[in-house]
Amino acid sequence: MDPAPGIGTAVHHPVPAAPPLRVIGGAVPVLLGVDHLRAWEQRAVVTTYSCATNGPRRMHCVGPLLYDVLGSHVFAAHATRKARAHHLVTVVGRDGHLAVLSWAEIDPDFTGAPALLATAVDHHPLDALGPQLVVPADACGARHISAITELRVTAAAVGPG
Ligand SMILES: Nc1nc2c(c(=O)[nH]1)N[C@H]1C(S)=C(S)[C@@H](COP(=O)(O)O)O[C@H]1N2
Ligand SMILES: [Mo]
Repeated sequence: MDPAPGIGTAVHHPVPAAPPLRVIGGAVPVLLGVDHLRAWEQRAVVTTYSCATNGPRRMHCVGPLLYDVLGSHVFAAHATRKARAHHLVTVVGRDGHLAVLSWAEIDPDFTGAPALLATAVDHHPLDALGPQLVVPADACGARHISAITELRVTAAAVGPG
């Protein structure tokens, strides 16, 4: 019988990277791996929240601001505050869990909340899992979406009630 691959040798098996996250809402969609997210300035935050089922949680997170990753891609430099004010950011996890932020929540001309796309949590890199949304001001965990596969920026719609 052939020996199992790697037995007796120092073969290193790199962990495969998660599929890149799709950013939709700019002129063309872009794909960003966790590695690409490290090209932006990395911020560190400690976030605490309480989960309805699992109780309190505290995480040390590192990654770029969601605003920095989306800002220049989605809006032209001359986009007015009123134009930005009616946009939404939908964040989708691999399991289909999703939540929205309003654009104004993360835009420094409005609330400027330092939401991150974490590339590491508690010093564990997220390359194999995919990035995690961190919303430090949130009291609960429902928007701390892990394994993000899509970020979609859309205009809020009005229509007949
Ligand atoms: N992709 C994905 N992310 C998710 C969830 C989920 O169901 N799917 N649940 C959220 C909720 S409700 C909480 S409390 C936290 C739980 O994180 P933990 O299991 O690391 O404590 O993950 C959040 N992120
Ligand atoms: Mo939760």
